[in-house]
Amino acid sequence: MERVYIGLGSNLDEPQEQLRSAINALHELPDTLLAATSAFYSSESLSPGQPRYTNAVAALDTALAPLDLLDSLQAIEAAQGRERKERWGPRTLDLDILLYGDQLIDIPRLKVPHYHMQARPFVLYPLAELVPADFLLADQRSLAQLLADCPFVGLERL
Ligand code: ROI
Repeated sequence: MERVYIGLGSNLDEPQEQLRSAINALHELPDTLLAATSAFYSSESLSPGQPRYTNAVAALDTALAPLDLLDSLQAIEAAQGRERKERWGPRTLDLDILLYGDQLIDIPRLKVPHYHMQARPFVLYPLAELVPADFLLADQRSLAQLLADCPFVGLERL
């Protein structure tokens, strides 16, 4: 089993409900235990002109291989009406593999640790709820340092 952290985001069709149903779907994944979920956080979209996002992070213990997990997450996104039109467009549900055990993954379909997480307070602060204060990412960066470089600005804990 590997401990995996998933970032959840939604800014369409009742975002909090989208996150709740996604968490239920994560709970149902085969060979996987949902270990914990963070609080929900609301923030402005990083791309202007979109509705606000609701974000959260979930911790899973899973025996699914990274790409099998990615397939499962994309199936949950599709089941909740995700349409892949423009990159960075508004979405009913976004599920990102942030961290997969202590693995570094860099293939076209999947980069872990997730590329943008260090700059995103709506990922780092919910993640911080689920890990010890001295937590290190697989690339040895400390979460405490990433948090120090990414102020809690514009985030609203729901
Ligand atoms: N902005 C916020 N606040 N939360 C997100 O999850 C999010 N996801 C995105 C973009 C459009 C970059 N902005 C976001 O993909």
